[in-house]
Amino acid sequence: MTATITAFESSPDEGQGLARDMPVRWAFHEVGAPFDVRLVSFAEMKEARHRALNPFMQIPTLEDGDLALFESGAIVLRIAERRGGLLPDDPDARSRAIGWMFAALTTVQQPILDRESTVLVESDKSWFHERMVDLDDRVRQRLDQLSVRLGEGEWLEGTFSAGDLMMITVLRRLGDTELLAAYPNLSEYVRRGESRPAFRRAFDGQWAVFTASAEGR
Ligand code: GTB
Repeated sequence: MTATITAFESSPDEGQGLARDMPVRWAFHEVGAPFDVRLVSFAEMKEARHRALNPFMQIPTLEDGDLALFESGAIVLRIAERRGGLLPDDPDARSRAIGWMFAALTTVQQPILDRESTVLVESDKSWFHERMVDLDDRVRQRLDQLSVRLGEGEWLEGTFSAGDLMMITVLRRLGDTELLAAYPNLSEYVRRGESRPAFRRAFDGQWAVFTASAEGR
């Protein structure tokens, strides 16, 4: 039976591929496994059917046979573990790749999301600009460290892995900000990821949802 994931029926990112179904789509395309997408509205995410799949009432989820799974990182890991192409066979290299997935979703993502949520909901506060200096610094600290580690390398551990997939997904949240542009090797790294055929297919998939929902408005 084909696995099914959930994605926004109408994504607030307007087709930029920033919602969390994107890394899941990308992982499926990287390993060449088929999948179905069930689109859900914000109202449907709060209903019992979706709550049974994800207690936090978010997308993405995965239904695969008897398994129901939530959290994009866990879903990508599941995909990577069941098919070749996203995790090295060598156990140590495999652990390092999984380590990068965690690093992306925790160490690197946290300051990026803190910054993003402040921009979204607190830009009218008197202390906003002062706070942004601090939040930008915290993002820069992680980008500095990541940039040094990546150096002139193509991928974080030599060959492309689920660790790169998650890291590039997280860095894409910075969009065209000067923060990312200040690190040419990281900007290039993101561009390399985005030019992979599997990324393009994933992007086109979510873009098709966006254009269909925009036409229906
Ligand atoms: N930790 C979870 C995971 O990685 O799977 C986080 C999942 C999550 O944040 N899901 C969001 C969601 O369902 C969508 S992706 N939100 C609905 C809700 O909480 O009610 C996050 C997201 C949303 C919007 C944009 N955007 O507009 O740019 C980008 C990313």
